[in-house]
Amino acid sequence: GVLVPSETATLLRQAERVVIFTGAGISAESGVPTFRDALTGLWERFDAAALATPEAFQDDPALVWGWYEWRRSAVQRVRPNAGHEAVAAIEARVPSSVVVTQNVDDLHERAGSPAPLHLHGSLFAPRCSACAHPAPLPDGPAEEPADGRRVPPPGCARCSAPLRPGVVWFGEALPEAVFESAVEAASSCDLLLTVGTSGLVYPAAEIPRVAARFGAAVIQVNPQETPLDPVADVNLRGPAAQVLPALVE
Ligand code: BJW
Ligand code: ZN
Repeated sequence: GVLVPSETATLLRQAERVVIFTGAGISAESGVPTFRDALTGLWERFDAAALATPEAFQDDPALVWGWYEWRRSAVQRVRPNAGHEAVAAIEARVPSSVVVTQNVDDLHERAGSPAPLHLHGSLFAPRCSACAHPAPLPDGPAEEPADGRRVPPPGCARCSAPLRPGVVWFGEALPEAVFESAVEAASSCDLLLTVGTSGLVYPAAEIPRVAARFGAAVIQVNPQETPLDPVADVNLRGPAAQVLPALVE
């Protein structure tokens, strides 16, 4: 097993309001690629500016829609890991805990977290590219090629414009109510766990900083150093699927 200093486990056991802030690293051991990891990260193989911006979607909707359909089909083929399960176990034990995730996958939900706050949206909640009306997922094959182009369906029930992925691209605002709830939770918690995020993308990366500023203890779980190291009181340097279960034991 992984050695977790007992004072750290005690911090968690005594906390009454916990925020668990997660990034792509928590899903890495399920087989979902992160964005910025060397060799395995999505941005090693794909150009972020050509895929994850509103301009990219305007220029080439089929390229962008196809890429997100591939990402969605890849997530549908994998399962939550022991890290997601440990997060759900903390929530079950600490009634006023809040999961704040930057992830667009649904692995927290599938591990039993009832209502994670999705700061960057979801692969499973497309909306209208013109009027933002939410739309049901179109039927599609369970497998998509990584470089597959796919014309977005004209699926809007209100205005029949093409759908777009329900995610937050660079330069776009985060869903306001969701971000406000996350800031509120961070400013009133006594412990924040930050797990598997590079802490580079703003405003999401403010969440652990807000918690620290308001006096919460911050525990970070990440195999690598991040800019959040100095924000954290404890840095547990290891993979989430090993460290988190050891922490909740
Ligand atoms: C493990 C592990 C294991 C590995 N266990 N850990 C300068 C230039 C241009 C823009 C900006 C700029 N400065 C600021 C900006 C703004 C920009 C930004 O922050 N850019 C920075 C990158 C510089 N932010 C925005 O544009 C945001 N919007 C905004 O600011 O709006 C302003 C506005 C206001 C009002 C009106 C209009 C506008 C929006 C940001 C949206 C981010 N979107 C993405 C894509 C989502 C859709 C998709 O999935 O395709 O969100 S980008 C990508 O990064 C994704 C992630 O949620 C996000 C964070 O990544 P994350 O989760 O941290 O992953 P990685 O890969 O970075 O890190 C993984 C970590 O896991 C690593 O540390 C590993 O070590 C670790 N790990 N294995 C535990 N087993
Ligand atoms: Zn519409």
